[in-house]
Amino acid sequence: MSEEESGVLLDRNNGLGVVTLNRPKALNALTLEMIETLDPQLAEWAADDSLGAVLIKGAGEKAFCAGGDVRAVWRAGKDGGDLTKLFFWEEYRLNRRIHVFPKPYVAILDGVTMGGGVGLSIHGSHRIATERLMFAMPETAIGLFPDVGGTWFLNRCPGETGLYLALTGARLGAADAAALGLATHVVPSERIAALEEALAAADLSGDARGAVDRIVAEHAVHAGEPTLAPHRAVIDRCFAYDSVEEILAALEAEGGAFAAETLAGLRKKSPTSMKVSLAQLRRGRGLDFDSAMTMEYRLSQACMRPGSDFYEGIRAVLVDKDHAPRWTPATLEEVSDAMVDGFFQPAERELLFD
Ligand code: QUE
Repeated sequence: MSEEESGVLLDRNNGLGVVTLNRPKALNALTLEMIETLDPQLAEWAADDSLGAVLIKGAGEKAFCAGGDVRAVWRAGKDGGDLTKLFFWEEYRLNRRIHVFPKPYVAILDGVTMGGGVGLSIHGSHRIATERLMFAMPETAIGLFPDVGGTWFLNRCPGETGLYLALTGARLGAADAAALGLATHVVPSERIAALEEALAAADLSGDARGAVDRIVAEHAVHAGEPTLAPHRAVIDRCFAYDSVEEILAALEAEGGAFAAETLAGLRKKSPTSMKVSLAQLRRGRGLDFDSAMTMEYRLSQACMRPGSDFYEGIRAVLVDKDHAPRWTPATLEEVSDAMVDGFFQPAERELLFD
């Protein structure tokens, strides 16, 4: 398959490996073919002494990457295809390869960055937000859970902000992403081309990390005021509980526009997804990275079972686009602890690492 067909362009510019996610009409949503092209290239670049760093970006003006190609996974789930198993398997292995990548890995988050796109960036050393960043983990809106390492990185956000992002799917701009440690730097989109040129022109043969740090810092600007800052106390108070029911009750008791908007958003999400996602973050708090990914793979496979909210969520958001999902169960009280527990049972084929 040519690079063009695989949806990923791979380039070498002196000491810099350059990855371009190249499905701009689909907001660069990540396909299995893209994963299978990128993963071996990263393995080769990790071992190549003549390569100092990697840069990854999205084609077009709108997106870094809007997520996984969940429409294809949805179709496979309906048709009994293997993609429901293989997609998450290969995607999480790629997330891990980025997590352990031994060289600077610079992701240019210039536009929509959700779900699978977060997984292609957050595990690298440098996450560069521009003023066009729209960052979210929106999976509770489609009957999934915040995967691609959400167990790891959401549990490392300050206070209860990680759980807030997980349950609500809140959209963040550059200043908020930087304040939560999701982005490491903010660079205006008009300076991105210059940043890439400077990285390609640099001598990365010695201390590549130091050189990339210096060049990125030279292009970065002050992140600006995070819009979530005034709401941090409410978030940390209301999302401190170990049940979704208590979180909703706390938001109701809180009063104010922010709590009301947050509540209204949560009431549209899959009740099962909210309970599973809360359990995911709480159970995942003490896990090492590999164990977290093994757990997420179990959750992904449980979400693929026939009749699960994933099929209705994708139908409502990406297929029919009526944005009126009919969740089953429809209420939180009908989602029992035993049902949540069932999501954490071992997968038919476990995702394990050596
Ligand atoms: C939740 C998600 C995704 C989403 C919307 C959600 C997701 C995803 C896409 C998406 C968006 C535009 C595209 C596309 C996919 O939307 O994972 O192919 O063109 O990939 O509410 O998790």
